[in-house]
Amino acid sequence: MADSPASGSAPATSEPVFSSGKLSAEDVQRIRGDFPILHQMVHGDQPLVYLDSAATSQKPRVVIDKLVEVYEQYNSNVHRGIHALGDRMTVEMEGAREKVARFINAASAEQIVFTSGTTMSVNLVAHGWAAQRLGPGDEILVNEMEHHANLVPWQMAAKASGATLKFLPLTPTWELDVSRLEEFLTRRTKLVAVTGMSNVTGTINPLELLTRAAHDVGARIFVDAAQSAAHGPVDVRSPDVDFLAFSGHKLLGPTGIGILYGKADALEEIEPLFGGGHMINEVTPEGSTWAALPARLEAGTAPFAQTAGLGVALDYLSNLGMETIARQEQTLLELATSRLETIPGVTIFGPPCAKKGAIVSMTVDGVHAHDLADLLDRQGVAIRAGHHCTMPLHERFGVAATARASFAFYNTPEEVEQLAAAIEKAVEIFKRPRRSRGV
Ligand code: C6P
Repeated sequence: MADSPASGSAPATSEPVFSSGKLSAEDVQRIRGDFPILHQMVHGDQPLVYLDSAATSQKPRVVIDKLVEVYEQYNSNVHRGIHALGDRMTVEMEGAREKVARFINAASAEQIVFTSGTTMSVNLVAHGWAAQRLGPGDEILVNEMEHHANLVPWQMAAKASGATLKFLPLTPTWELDVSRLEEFLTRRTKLVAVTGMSNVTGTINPLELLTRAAHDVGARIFVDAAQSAAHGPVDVRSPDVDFLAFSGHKLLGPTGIGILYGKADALEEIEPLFGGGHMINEVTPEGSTWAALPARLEAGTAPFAQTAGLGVALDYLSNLGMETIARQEQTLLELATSRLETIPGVTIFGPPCAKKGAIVSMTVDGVHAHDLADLLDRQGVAIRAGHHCTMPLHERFGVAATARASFAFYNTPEEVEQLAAAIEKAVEIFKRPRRSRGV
């Protein structure tokens, strides 16, 4: 998607502010002004340094205001009411669907299914497509860097259908070993499920190559864009993926709203998993027929307020420009990586910066990841520790947990330094005899 330099502070306008496509320190400060949550102390007197955007992004004021606007002015069920409020809310929701389509360059808004999040989107395809259409002898190709959301549903689908799950190996730098694709991707493969960007190593996967290879053997490809959609441009027609999913809450939007994109013929192949209102054409005591897409896969009351919030969030991102965001985050990533590598005992898991997004997962000798996260938290620095819903990957790492700092365009070089200084302090503390520890 092309960069459209515009104001982050006033995303509804088209006034160009970031004309160079690069954010200055002043631009970032102005952007930070849009995010009320970033300006607070935690634990009394520690300024918040939020480095957990891979778990969920923070929300700009315009998104928060949009939710208030919905509930104050036109909250009403969609596609039902023959009244002014219902009409307005329906227009808002369908407008948001069109914004999503534009954001990922889908050919039509009818190819956008609203779900509750990435997890539900994967499950819709795993249970409504793979479990129904695959059988013994068929294969699903996954790999060990996948988030559980893009692994467990395929395990379930394989179990239900008799298909086999295959794992494309990883390289020593935690990338997909595409040199072994021919061995693992055959005419038996019916689906390749892959993340656009790892939520742990930050690895950006070669979707162009994987899509071509999958299509060459007649397989469909499902892309988990939960991370990648937040950090760079997404174009579902280049590469020409079959399915793609992401969650609104990682893209500045509200929780409870997610996207399943599908090629029209691929979506048609999904059996509805949920029956109920809105998804039907006709209901008789004997049986029912289904509505056209996307309604067929959207049973029940839609998360309509959240769709309106997501629409505004995507406007905000588009006005900044996803290329600009990617560049800004790459600068933070390079800074963080080079700084953290100077700290003795720090091991970072992942490929070189040029091949990854702005996530740094690490271990620190002598300090458990959870202790590190706790000590950092006491200094105001919010990171995540654990297996990050990727137990097979951590098994490969040979550690039970890593500490993960994840960056967004609203983070600053100063915050990177605060992270590094807080880790150095934690290392110092853990060198002390147990009784004299404390921050
Ligand atoms: N990862 C993280 O801290 P949901 O929960 O449905 O919004 O997204 C699931 C999901 C799927 N794929 C990837 C690559 C993800 O990163 C996530 C969510 C969060 O890493 C929460 S575990």
